[in-house]
Amino acid sequence: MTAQDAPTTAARTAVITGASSGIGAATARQLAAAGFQVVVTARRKDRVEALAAELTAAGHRATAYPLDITDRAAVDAFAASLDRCDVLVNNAGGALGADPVATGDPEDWRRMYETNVIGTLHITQALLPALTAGGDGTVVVLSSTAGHGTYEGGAGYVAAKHAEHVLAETLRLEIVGTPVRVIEVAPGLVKTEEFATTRFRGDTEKAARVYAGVAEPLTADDVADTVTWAVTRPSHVNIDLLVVRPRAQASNTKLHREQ
Ligand code: 8X3
Repeated sequence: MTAQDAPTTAARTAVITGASSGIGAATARQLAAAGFQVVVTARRKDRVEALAAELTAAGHRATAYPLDITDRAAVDAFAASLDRCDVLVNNAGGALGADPVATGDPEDWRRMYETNVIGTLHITQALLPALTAGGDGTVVVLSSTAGHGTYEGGAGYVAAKHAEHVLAETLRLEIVGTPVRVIEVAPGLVKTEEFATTRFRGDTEKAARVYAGVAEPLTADDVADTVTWAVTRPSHVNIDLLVVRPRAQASNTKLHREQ
């Protein structure tokens, strides 16, 4: 293969975390359709098993591995179970609460740091040897536009996402010269089945307000399409950072809502 060739997906394995729903599940579907053997992981066993079964029935190569990425021993056991890993999509994470700094719950902050940052750190550390040994690896970090600017009520999540951005940027510096690239995809407003509902602890009215009047928020498929595009660029091309927002969103604090 020359450096100009797009990396072949034959016999290449992509691990996707947080693949039980939303962006993770959509990315697994699109990477499988692009020819990758996908390994779908998340805490919810039934969800990842159903997704792997769906993909297998559609003629793709998929396996499920229930995993909590905040559990380092479990992450190490998962890494040891893999024959190879060519792409790691760090998607697991999420937001909890939207309180001001003055009243935010430190436990929410801690949990967001654990899942978004320490979880990503665990699995990236555990799979980096395999990504390097394969000779052509890709680490994707799904951060957020919250990793690049703050907004009122967002500080706990924004802080965790800034840390994820720093993890990606620093890793890229540290491993340059190895055959592994680091891609950060930072989505803005994405309407998924769970993100806002989880943030507001099941309060569907509050969750609906996030998207109220926004004609077309991004979908999980829009983001998965972006990730799949970045991952399937030729091996020597590194999309360092790709910020993707709906047309109606000009910044973290400037969102057009129809009246
Ligand atoms: C989600 C984007 O605006 O809710 O990562 O922080 S936002």
